[in-house]
Amino acid sequence: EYGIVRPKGLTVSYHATSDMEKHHFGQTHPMKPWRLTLTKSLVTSYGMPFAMDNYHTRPATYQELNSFHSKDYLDYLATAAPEDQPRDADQAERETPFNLGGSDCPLFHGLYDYCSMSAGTSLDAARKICNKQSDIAIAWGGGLHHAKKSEASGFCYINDIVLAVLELLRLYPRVLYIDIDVHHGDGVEEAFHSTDRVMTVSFHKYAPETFFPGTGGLDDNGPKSERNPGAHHAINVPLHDGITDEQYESLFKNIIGAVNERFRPSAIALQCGADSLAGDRLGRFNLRVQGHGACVRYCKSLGLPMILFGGGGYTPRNVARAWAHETSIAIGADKNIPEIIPEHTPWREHFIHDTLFPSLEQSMQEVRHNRNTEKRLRDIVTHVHEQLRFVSI
Ligand code: ZLV
Ligand code: CA
Ligand code: ZN
Repeated sequence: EYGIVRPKGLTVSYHATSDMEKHHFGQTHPMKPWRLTLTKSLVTSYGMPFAMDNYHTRPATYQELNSFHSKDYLDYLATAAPEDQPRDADQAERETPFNLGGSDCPLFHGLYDYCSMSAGTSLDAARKICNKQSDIAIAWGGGLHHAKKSEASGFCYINDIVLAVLELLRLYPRVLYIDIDVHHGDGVEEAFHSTDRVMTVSFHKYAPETFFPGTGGLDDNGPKSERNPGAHHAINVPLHDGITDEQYESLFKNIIGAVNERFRPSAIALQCGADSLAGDRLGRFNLRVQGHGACVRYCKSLGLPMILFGGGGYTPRNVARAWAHETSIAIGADKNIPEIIPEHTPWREHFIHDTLFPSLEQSMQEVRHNRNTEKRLRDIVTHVHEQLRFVSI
């Protein structure tokens, strides 16, 4: 209908399962798996599935999860029931192990299924890339970057990104991980801190005392030891409230361009957390859908095999806009699709301001003050370039 056709010489695959979307973290919890329904609804109403290979994913197996997570942790995750959910924070601290059952990572009905489906989408994406059946693989149900080997953290229980990158490392010598979620990608950074085959770059809001998870300062570049090949292979871009499209895009291109030249990755894993958008319930930035998407477009232009993961995103209508727009960039249809959301889109009434690209004023009640000075951004760029001198292949 919108002239959406399969891109020439490029295969894009889309990995999802609607079984993930029906799970609930709880009424007041900001993570709403239903945002995936809204995303799929937009992607479909624009006709994008015609241009991609669409896969209904299977849940990851226990063995697959065990390639990163410990058995102790997985066994608890598999058997913990909502009834084990502590009544209050004190009880949580005393009784539930692995950081499970608190208010960030509650125990809810079907938790293990939800986790294995999220991991399944990312693993399927990685396998399609490895066997060359896909050039860009999309897994919006993944991107849960805070989970640790034996610990849940920040709404994340299973680190599907680590599992997928491990899969890529079977074939590709070097993988570049990029994270544009408003939070620091601490779980992925930590998982690969001792290898020089993975470079991690996270852009995030940084305020150690007040903003989760509190790590990811400019000087945090991986454990510094002469014997650690992974030293200097973590790059952090700590930002303040209110960063704009122009600043973010220029920072992103400068840093990722330099990393690409120096590290020469053979594949890219890009976490597209949509909580960095203006008007997000938890986020603090002033990015528009266009600015967020520009990062995806730039990564695509590098011409490497790539996985796009989801991640955070707490204003569901904006999450759906961003991920639908980014799906259109992957298939090269972003210039073809109309800005006005199609009349026949299911749940269309949720998209107040019926455009794919709301203005800052439309996204939030009051536009957030930009606390990022040009001087500070220049200092960040300088630091990153100095860091990169330690990286050689
Ligand atoms: O987007 O939480 O600040 C990837 C991702 O990066 C905290 N958690 C923890 C540390 C002590 N606190 C407070 C616990 C709060 C528990 C409930 C909320 C409930 C309602 C509204 C907001 C929150 C909340 N929780 C906001 N920020 C937090 C963070 C975790 C953020 C995870 C981001 C995950 C998916
Ligand atoms: Ca980030
Ligand atoms: Zn986040």
